[in-house]
Amino acid sequence: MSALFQPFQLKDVTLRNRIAVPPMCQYMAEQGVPNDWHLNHYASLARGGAGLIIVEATAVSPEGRITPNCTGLWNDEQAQAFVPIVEAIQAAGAVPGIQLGHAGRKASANRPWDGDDHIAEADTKGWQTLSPSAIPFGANLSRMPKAMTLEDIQRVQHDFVAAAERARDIGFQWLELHFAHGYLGQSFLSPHANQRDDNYGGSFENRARFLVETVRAVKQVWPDNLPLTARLGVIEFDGNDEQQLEEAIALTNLLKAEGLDFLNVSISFSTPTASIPWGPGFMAPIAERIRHAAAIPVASAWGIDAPQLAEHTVAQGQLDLVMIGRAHLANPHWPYEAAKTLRVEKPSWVLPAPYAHWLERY
Ligand code: FMN
Repeated sequence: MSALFQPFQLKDVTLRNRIAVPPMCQYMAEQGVPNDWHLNHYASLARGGAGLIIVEATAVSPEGRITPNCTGLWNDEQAQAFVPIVEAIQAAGAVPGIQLGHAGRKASANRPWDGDDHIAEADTKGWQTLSPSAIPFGANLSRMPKAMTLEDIQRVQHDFVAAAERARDIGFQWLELHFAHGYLGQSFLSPHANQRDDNYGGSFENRARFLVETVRAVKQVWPDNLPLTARLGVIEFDGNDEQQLEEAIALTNLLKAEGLDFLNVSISFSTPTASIPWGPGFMAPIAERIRHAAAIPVASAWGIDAPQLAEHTVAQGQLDLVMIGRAHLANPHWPYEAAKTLRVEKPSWVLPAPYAHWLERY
């Protein structure tokens, strides 16, 4: 019996299998408002059979967008535009999740296919970026961010809470806070970005403070019966890996004490000089370590395209959920291919009846 196709329950949410679509920005919104592109994209992914669909990094404030075309959840127009997307995901039998984030010093960028670099400072399409300290990321993202004041910190935390309330009110059932990939949450944790000398910088406790407070604040408004989760970059691959992993485990324990239910284990991406050992499923053993050391259910992504590898990560207890990203862009019906490969009984029925019936019949 396939481990990948066993249901997974967390709080009052039951996923039909262990396959999740990780957040993947589409860079197709205007003014943060999702549109038909997003509706078709997410409906198609949900019909493909995954148990959980996490909607792309959605900004809690205008300056928190990565690009001018990122989705947002800072106003009611955006919230209403997400309603049919939530309904379509649910109608297809998947659980609708959303990732809320703030891009910090990596904000104000051109779309990946339009350069993937910071918008030129003279261009009015761009905006002032925020970060714990006035230190640019570097490389293609060299715009100097503004060091956040205490008022900025409180405002952004308030923005996370307001966006979480909107996500709750329109029916998202799984909330993921984006504390990974060099964006604002990750930047507070990382000495690459955080050189503050107040309560939010320096020691591990201080660098963790923004993340701990944000989870605490969001927990006040997020329903107790629904999963409150985060995506955390646990390792930079910059030579200080062991210290980062130990801090990630300590932080996960702190966040658990605040009500975090689940961790999506990822890469930190706080410095352009990292040396990342890309390879199939290379993050799974790292996620397994966090899973055991912090006693928390975990997911991870990164190159787990092969069904047998996905099965292995769950069967061996490395991951509770497997995030299948780009393979879903290549084939939104990836779970059907996995079900066939793993010899699941009646594999076509991971798809909706109008597809499944015919695939089974002939
Ligand atoms: N990761 C996030 O945490 N939030 C995002 O919004 C996000 N956007 C992405 C957009 C695209 C088009 C891609 C390809 C990746 C994105 N990622 C994002 C990273 C993915 O969630 C995932 O970790 C990555 O694609 C590796 O998994 P894979 O090898 O299965 O594709």
